[in-house]
Amino acid sequence: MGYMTIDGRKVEFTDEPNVLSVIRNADIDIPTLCYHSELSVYGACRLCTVEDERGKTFASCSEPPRDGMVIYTNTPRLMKYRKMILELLLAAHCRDCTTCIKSGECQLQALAHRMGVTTVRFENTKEQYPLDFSSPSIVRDPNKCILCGDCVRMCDNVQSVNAIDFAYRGTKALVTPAFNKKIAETDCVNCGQCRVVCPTGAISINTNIEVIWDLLADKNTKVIAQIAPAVRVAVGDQFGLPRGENVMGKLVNVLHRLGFDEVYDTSYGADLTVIEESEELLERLASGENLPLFTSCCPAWVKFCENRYPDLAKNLSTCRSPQQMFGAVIREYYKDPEKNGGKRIVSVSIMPCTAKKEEILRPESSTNGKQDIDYVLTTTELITMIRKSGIRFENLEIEASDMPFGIGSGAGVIFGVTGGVTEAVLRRLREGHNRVEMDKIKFSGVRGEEGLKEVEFDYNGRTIHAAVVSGLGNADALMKKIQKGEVHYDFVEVMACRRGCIMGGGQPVPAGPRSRIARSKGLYDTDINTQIKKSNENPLILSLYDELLKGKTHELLHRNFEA
Ligand code: HC1
Ligand code: SF4
Repeated sequence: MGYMTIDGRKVEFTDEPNVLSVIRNADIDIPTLCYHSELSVYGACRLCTVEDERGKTFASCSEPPRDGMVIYTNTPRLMKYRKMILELLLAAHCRDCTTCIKSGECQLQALAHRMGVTTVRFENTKEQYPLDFSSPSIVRDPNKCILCGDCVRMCDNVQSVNAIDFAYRGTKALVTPAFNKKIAETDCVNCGQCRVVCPTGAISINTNIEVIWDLLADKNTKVIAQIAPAVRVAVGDQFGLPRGENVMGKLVNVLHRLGFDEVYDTSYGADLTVIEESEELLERLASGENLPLFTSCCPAWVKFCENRYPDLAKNLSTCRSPQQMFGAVIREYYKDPEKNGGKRIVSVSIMPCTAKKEEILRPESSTNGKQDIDYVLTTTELITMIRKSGIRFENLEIEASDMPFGIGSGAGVIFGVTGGVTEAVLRRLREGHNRVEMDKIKFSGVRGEEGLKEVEFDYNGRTIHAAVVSGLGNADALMKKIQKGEVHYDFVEVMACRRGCIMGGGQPVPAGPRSRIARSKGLYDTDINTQIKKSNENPLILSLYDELLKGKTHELLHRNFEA
């Protein structure tokens, strides 16, 4: 603990990693473009520069706090300095702000406004580059890159993918895949985490909004939607509702109003996954083959495993993800002319995830040659559509999801937060379903934000060892240990995005730690309020096995991973 003087006021600090954090904790919102508390410090933008009592300036993000420090954050010199930095950044920036996808949410735009930059005195002499639309998940626009390096550090330090890096020097400096390849030609796993930290429109979501508007207007098309667990807790605060509030009922209503014919809940698909994956785990435990069983519901993780650890890809579950299981069931159900009413069926999933846009295109995401899901809209795209429609989302009545797939269990809902899949599988495998049994599972170590959690549980006298991982960097570290035989597990859950799908690459960028905590609380609270806690007790799932899935379980619910 120590004290420093900030703008003439004595301020206490404890374990803040840098002066910037002390300043922000003192309620001074000092600007930054390249600082993220969860990424390594880069110190590139220099906007957080402060001045000491001798007039020495330094970047506060890379300076440790020291007792007795005296600093100034807003001297005329610093203000001039910040304005000049922004002007220079804008000079080298494609300034089509009014038509930019990031308009209104761009941090460069916001800071320029806040710092009173009304003219840019310099000409943009930078070479203009073509946009990279090669990925189904993200779009790269190098002309809007400000070289803050946030995406590079996210992709490298946090995700261990390393698909993008700095190239060239001086005014030619660029963030790009190696050898100027297209992003789709790299090991990029489509997680979209680079887009989450990008302060400008240099990396954005590859959007399907326009085609969806056309389909919704087409009288000969029946558009079916499914909504992923994590979406429901990331929309409300965009419309002035409390952050993390479950707005599933309003989402169903708004989708109906936008023209979707039927609206279902992906938690139903998650229930199917729990049943199939639990079965698979028991089979592998009996045979002793291909253990640990790796979950396969996160497509960015599946791609990462296939790219980096092809020898372990056989351990991936053969189960399709909840999105894909449900997609195959929807496709099968609407084959019946009575159900499709003679119309073309288009299946759209609303997902928190950019990698889901790639998952639907994989060969094993088709049944009998027909793609199961036609389009994925991320949460962010749906919010854009709602805003465009003018519907006052915050005032909407709630509506229930449509039948016959309208019930999802609490176990299915918590899939959206790290540890949720494991908790759901534990609920399925353990006999009891009273509160005591649910609490035993809840406090087994499966919950929490840590990147790696270990859980042990008893199944018929046998101890099952499970690991729960979120963030590909954490998965990478664990895979190395598994490969070397240093650790042994029976079941490993991996979600590519830290903390799970609530922090997916297609979600609105959370305003801070409170937003993400509210999102996970929102899902756990939903589970508390759900009568059916276990996937295998969902009555709609049980009847599905007796009817539509009879003799078709493997065809519709599983895929084959090539090792
Ligand atoms: Fe997820 Fe899943 S939990 S992967 O995060 O298994 O995207 O929400 O929909 O498919 O259910 C995402 C979330 C989601 C699938 C489920
Ligand atoms: Fe890296 Fe993920 Fe961005 Fe691809 S989408 S470049 S893997 S952070």
